[in-house]
Parts: sequence; structure tokens; C-alpha cells
Amino acid sequence: INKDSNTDRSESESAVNGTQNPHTLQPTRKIALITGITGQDGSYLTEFLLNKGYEVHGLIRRSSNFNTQRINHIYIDPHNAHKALMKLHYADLSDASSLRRWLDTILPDEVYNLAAQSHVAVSFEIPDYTADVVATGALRLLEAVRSHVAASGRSHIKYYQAGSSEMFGSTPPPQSEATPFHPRSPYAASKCAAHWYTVNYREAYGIFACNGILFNHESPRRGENFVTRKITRAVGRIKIGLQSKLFLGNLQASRDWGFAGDYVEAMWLMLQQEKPDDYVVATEESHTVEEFLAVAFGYVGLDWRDHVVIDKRYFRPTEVDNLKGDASKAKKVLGWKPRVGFEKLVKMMVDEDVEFAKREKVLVDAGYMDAQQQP
Ligand code: NDP
Ligand code: GDR
Repeated sequence: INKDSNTDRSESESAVNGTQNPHTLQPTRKIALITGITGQDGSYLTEFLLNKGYEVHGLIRRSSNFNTQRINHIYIDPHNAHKALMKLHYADLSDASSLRRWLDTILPDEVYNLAAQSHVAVSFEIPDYTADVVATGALRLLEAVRSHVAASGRSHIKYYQAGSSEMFGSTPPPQSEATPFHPRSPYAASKCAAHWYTVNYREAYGIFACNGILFNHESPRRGENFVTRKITRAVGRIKIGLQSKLFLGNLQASRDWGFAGDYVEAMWLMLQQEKPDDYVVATEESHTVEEFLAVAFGYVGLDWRDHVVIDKRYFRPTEVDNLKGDASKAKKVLGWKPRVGFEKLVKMMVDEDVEFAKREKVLVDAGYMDAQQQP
């Protein structure tokens, strides 16, 4: 996609930037503001909210490469004002003024803070950047909401904070809202800070702010260096003959893996309740990385042991060994339950990545692409 003036996904120079009030377009629609709209969850949440009739505004960060691949399929040119219900704006969680300005301009009813440096292993490499975006970024956004409400009186505004099961860290399962946190990475410690900032802004200022404590959730849109997608990408490429080895770290870690499409509904449900609260969202089933490998490779008739090589570089200084959520509160209060189980999730991801590898193979055979090993 070309980011020339005509195709730029941001609207800094168009409708929403002060020249035209978005409310005049669809006065009855609810308005959501999403940080991290270009990420896995941001894309599913946008689809979900558009289906519910929302106008969705997303904050995207400037990058030297296009970063809107996950939402290109729902993008409509803003010049088509009545149809373009997803709008994008440049901002960054490290830039407080941009957050406040977009709140004042967009006047959202609901704010979903999904943006993060979300890779646990990478957080050991860039700890203070991770803390700045994940912890202080959440604080900046909460403070922007607080000051926006104080200035405008729009006290009905609701805030969702993307919390993580990583906050439980080494505390044994099952983990519920009452389980103590023991974070095991700069990422997890930063998410704990963001969690408590959110609780504090709720208690101190009466802001309708919720923490979703979400266990791992995956999809065909998962980033390619998270273990599930790394595995299913490799399965597709090995099956099609583009790759033979897959280098991984700790195979004994156990995770409660659900489907991202199911989890964004829980985020929305939290903001539809009478009172703000915190909720664990999980499938309540846990599987090791090795079990994921067995299902993924087995599904296409391969044996993972013929392909997987252990590489110490993927081990973490401190590991989270075992996560398994207790989502009884979300089930009871929100009426939420997951629709996609473990095997269905793995197969959905493998199916998509086999198709992806077939498309890559066409390009490789035509000499347009190298069949490079995955990073
Ligand atoms: P992704 O890594 O797929 O997406 C992260 C998003 O944050 C991207 O849109 C990214 O933009 C954006 N972002 C990163 N840094 C900044 C910044 N400085 N300013 C503004 N935006 C930024 O994450 P997921 O969609 O998987 O997760 C969504 C949220 O939920 C994250 O906060 C994550 O930590 C949390 N979470 C995720 C779980 C999971 O299993 N997926 C479980 C529990 C919590 P860009 O596209 O430009 O990189
Ligand atoms: P996680 O997800 O750390 O749980 O965080 P990830 O998929 O990165 O790791 C899961 C487990 O797999 C082990 N592992 C490997 N991980 C990666 N990435 N690459 C490998 O090669 C590899 N080999 C083994 C890991 O050690 C770990 O035990 C995700 C993120 O989405 C967070 O943002 C989110 O908060 C949590 O899930 C809940």
C-alpha cells in the first residue's frame, strides 16, 4: 500500500483534524478510540465494534514501513465520509500531548488501551522502552482521560486497560483476579504498574476504568515471533517445502491459549457493565509448547521431532512456567465464554499458514522471493 497523500491511512490532514466534527456524520453512533489498532487484538476489536455500529478511531504510530496490514481489509478511504467508519490518526503512547489532543478531538465514549511493546523476551533487551510504553504509556493515557473529563465534563467516558496473565508470573495456577502478581520480566512488571495505575485512577477520580487480565490469545494474525505463530508459519513452510528446521527455546512452558476473536468481546463486555471492575479472561485449559507442536505438525502429517532444534537464544532469563486461568467471574458477571478451543485454534492457524506458504511458494518459484529461513 502506498502511503502517498491519497492513500495515507492517517487522517491528520483530513476530516477529523478539526475541520469536520466526526459527530456530524453519525450523531447516534457510539465512538471508540483504540490504541494498538494495528496489532492482532486491535484488528479483531475494530471488526467487532464496527459490527456493533460503532465509529472506530485508531491511533497509529509513525513507522518507516507500513504497519496497517492487519486492518487494510476494513479500511475505506475517508473521502467516502458516510462509509468510512474506521479512522486513523498518528499518535504514540510516549507522546502525552498527542493522546490528549485526540481525546479532545474525537470525543470517544470508550477508550481501549491495547498498545504495547508486547513481546516478553524482547522486553529483556529493551527494558526501559518497554516500561515507558507499557507502564508510563498507560499512565499518560489515563491522565489524558482524567484531564479531558475535568475540562469537558464528559464523565461517561470508559477506559479499558489490556492487562496480562504474565502479571501472575511464577504464582502457581489456577490464577484468578484474587491471585497475587509475581512478574518475571520487564514487560510483566510494567503491565503490573499499568494495572495499578488503572485501579488508582478508578478509585481516585471515579473514572470508569477496567483491567482485563487476559491469558494468551492467538490467531492467524498473531505476530510471527510469538511461539504459536512461529510454529504454524514453520509448519506451513515445511509442508510446502520452503523450510526444514524450526529453532525454538523452552518447550515445557505451559500456556492457557485462546482465540483473539473471542477475547475482544470480553473487553467490550467489561465496558458495558454498570460498574467498572477487573476480570480474568481465559479458556481454563493449559497446554505445553510441546503439545502445541504435536497438534500443529500432526495435523499435516508431520512429526515435529524431525524438524525442531532447540536454540538457547530463545530461553528467557526468567521463565513463566505454568499459566491456567480461572475465568469464573467473567463467565458469571459478563456472560462470556470462549467459542474456540485449543485444537480448533491450532488447526485454524495451520490452515491459514499452509495457504500463506503456498502463496510464498509461487513467488519463490517465479524468482521473486528467496525461500529464507524464518528469523
Ligand atoms: P501486538 O504486539 O500485536 O500489537 C501491539 C500494538 O501496539 C500494535 O498496534 C503496535 O503498533 C502498538 N504500539 C507499540 N508501541 C506503541 C507505541 N509506542 N505507541 C503507540 N502504539 C504502539 O499485541 P496484541 O494485539 O497481541 O495485544 C494487545 C494488547 O494486549 C497489548 O497491550 C498486549 O501486551 C496485551 N496482551 C496481549 C495478550 C495476547 O496473548 N495477545 C495477552 C494479554 C495481554 P505497530 O503495529 O506499529 O507495531
Ligand atoms: P508469552 O508468549 O511470553 O506467553 O507472551 P510467547 O509466544 O512469546 O511465549 C510463550 C512460551 O513459549 C516459549 N518459547 C518461545 N517463545 C517465543 N516467542 N519464541 C520461541 O522460539 C520460543 N520457544 C519457546 C516461551 O519461552 C514462553 O514460555 C504473550 C504475549 O502476547 C504477551 O504480550 C501477553 O501478555 C502474554 O502472551 C499473555
